Amino acid sequence: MRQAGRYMPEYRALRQKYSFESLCHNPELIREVTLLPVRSLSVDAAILFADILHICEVFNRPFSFVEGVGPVISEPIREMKQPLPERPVEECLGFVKKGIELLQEELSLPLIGFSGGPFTVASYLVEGGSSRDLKATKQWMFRDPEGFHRLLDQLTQRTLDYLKMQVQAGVQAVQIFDSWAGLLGYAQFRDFVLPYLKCLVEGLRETGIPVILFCRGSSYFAHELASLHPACVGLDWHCDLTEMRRKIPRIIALQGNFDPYLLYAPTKVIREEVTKTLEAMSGEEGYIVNLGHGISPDMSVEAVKAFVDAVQESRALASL
Ligand code: 1CP
Repeated sequence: MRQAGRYMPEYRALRQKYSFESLCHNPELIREVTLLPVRSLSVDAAILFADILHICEVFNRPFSFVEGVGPVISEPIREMKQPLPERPVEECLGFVKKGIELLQEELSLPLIGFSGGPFTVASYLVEGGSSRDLKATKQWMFRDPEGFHRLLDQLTQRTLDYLKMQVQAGVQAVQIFDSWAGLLGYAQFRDFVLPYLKCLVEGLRETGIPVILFCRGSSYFAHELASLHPACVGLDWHCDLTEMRRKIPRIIALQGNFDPYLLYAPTKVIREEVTKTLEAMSGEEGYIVNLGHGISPDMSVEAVKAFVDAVQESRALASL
């Protein structure tokens, strides 16, 4: 979860030279930033350096990243009577494809591609950027569900094209981040999130690629996500992993679910927490250690290293 990013001095140095947009649009720099954590941490996989909001470019709504504010989309969408004008995904997002291809030449670890979930991307398009409560999104959703479904449907189709392009270019798994879906009520989650994630999971089935589904709120929506039969469900930190393991069929792997703020703790505490969780999950094959959400920019590289090293050491001990 945000394996690359501002907590790394090498990333901050690159950001002195390039804007976030120019970093993301340059295939050589995509390769470089993706490789930064791989070079300095003993991780088992690399996550592509990109953003869930690139897909907005297909609808001629590119985002800019404003320091201290976050991603901004200058022309928010508040209603939709007919399909949005769009351009082919490969034509707009070929830089991501090229970045993945360049990585194939250098990377010996599996590469995880990703997209946003349609609801989460829609929320940025409607709000014009980050929002704590998704007020404008929910206002539209309740006022004009048909129009909002049209937006979700179009986003889903293009997201499927985008993920298939990543698979073709060489990623070995994809994660779908429906980060803000957890802000919805249960009925709305069922109406405005699940059918679109289902469409993505089923649309990707023919590629054979493992799909990881994640949302904030997955502690209570996990069984709904599992009902779509992805390869893996990513969990936030509000649930007990072993209890989830009992509830979710073992054919579906679980990923997570450390509180990211553990990375503010002293190294000793980080190690203890990792060991406790790995002991609790010992013998479980389908478990991917991860945070329950992203690393924050002010977390230390030493803390992230301690976390990853503790996992590798516990694993080495377990295999003795
Ligand atoms: O290694 C990696 O994890 C980097 C790749 C990556 C991923 C997987 C980035 C780079 N962004 C994302 C996904 C992403 N982007 C999500 C889903 C995951 C999550 O919930 O965190 C979301 C919601 C976004 C949107 C976005 N882009 C945000 C979040 C804003 C908010 O509303 O809270 C931010 C901060 C960005 C910019 C961004 N994307 C990535 C990085 C390294 C940055 C920071 C840019 C910078 O300051 O240099």
